[in-house]
Amino acid sequence: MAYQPKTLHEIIIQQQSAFPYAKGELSRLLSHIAIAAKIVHKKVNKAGLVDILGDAGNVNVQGEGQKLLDVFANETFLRSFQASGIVAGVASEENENIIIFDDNLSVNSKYVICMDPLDGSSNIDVNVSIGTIFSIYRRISPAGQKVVNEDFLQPGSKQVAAGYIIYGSSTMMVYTTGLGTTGFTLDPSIGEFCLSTLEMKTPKDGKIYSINEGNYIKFPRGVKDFIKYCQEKDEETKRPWTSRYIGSLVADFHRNLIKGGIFIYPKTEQSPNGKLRLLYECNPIAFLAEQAGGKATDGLGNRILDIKPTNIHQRVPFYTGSTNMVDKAEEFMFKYHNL
Ligand code: P6P
Repeated sequence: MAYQPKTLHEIIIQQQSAFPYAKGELSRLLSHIAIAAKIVHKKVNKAGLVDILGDAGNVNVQGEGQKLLDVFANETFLRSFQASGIVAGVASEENENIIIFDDNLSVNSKYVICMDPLDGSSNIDVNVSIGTIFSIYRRISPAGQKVVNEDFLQPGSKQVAAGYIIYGSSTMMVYTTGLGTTGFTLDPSIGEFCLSTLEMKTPKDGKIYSINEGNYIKFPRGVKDFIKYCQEKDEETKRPWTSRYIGSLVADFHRNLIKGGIFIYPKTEQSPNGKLRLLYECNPIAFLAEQAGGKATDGLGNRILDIKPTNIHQRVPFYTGSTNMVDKAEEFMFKYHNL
C-alpha cells in the first residue's frame, strides 16, 4: 500500500473536533510552530557545515553566552508567531522582557506563548540533541490592547497547549492540547511531521535517574539519599538503576518519557530555586509529563502546574517523570524538609 503517513496537520484537525468552539486558531498556531521548527531543523542539521556554530558574541538575560543558533531559533519562532496573526506576545528565554506584537491582527489575537527557542544550546557544538520548548496560554488582558506581564504569569494548569521539538538523530515534535501527549517525526523527504505515537504513555516505574551528579556535594540531603537509594542493589525494584544525563532537558526528558525514569534539577544552597525556568521549561514539560501519565513537582509535593509565577524568568526545583519514582524521591526530600 502506498505510504500514507498521518501528518501533524491531519491530527491537529482531528483533535480540534474535540473542541466544539475552536475556530481553528490553535490548530493554525501549531502548524506555524511546525513551520518554524522545520526551518530551525534545517539550520541545526547543517550546524557543522555552515558558519552557524560558535558564539553570537553577546550574553542573554540568563547571563549565558548566546550561540548563533540560539539567536537564529529565537528570531525564527518570533517571526513565525507574529506572521500567524494569532499571537499577541511572547516570553522568550532569550529576551529579558516580554515581546509585544502590536500590529492590528496580533493585538486582537487571544494567545500568548512562553518559549525556550533552543534549550541545551551548550550542546550545539558537540552534536548532542537540543530542543525548542513552547507553552501556549489564552491571554487574560482584553483583546485590542497590548499584552502585559500578567498574561504570562498564569499557572501552568492554564496552558491550552505545550510541546517541544527535539533536534536529534531524527527531529520530533511532541505536544499536548490536553488530550494526551502525541509524538510526530519529521520526514525530511516530504517535509512533514508524521504521526509516530498518538498517545505517548510513560511507565509508572523506570530504571533511569537523570541528575547532574557533578553538583552532588551541593544537593539537599534528601536528594543525596535518593541517589544512594538508586545505586543500592534490590531485586524487587531492579536496582541499581542506571544514571543517564546528557545536559539537554528535552533530550533527557524525551528518553525518560519513553523508557520510564526520573529527571531532577534540585535546588542547592547557591541556587535555592534550582536552574530550570518555570514558564518555558518546567510548565510545558510538566503538562506533557502529566498528559502521558507521569508527574512533575518541586520535590516537596507542590505540583509544578499549580505554581503561580511572579516573574517571567523565575526558576523552580524540578522533579519529573515516572510517578512512582517522583514519589520515592519526594519521600527522601520530606524526611529532612522540616528539620
Ligand atoms: P547543568 C541547558 O542549559 C539546561 O537549561 C537544560 O537543558 C539542562 O537540563 C540543564 O540546563 C543542564 O544544566 O547545570 O546540569 O549543565
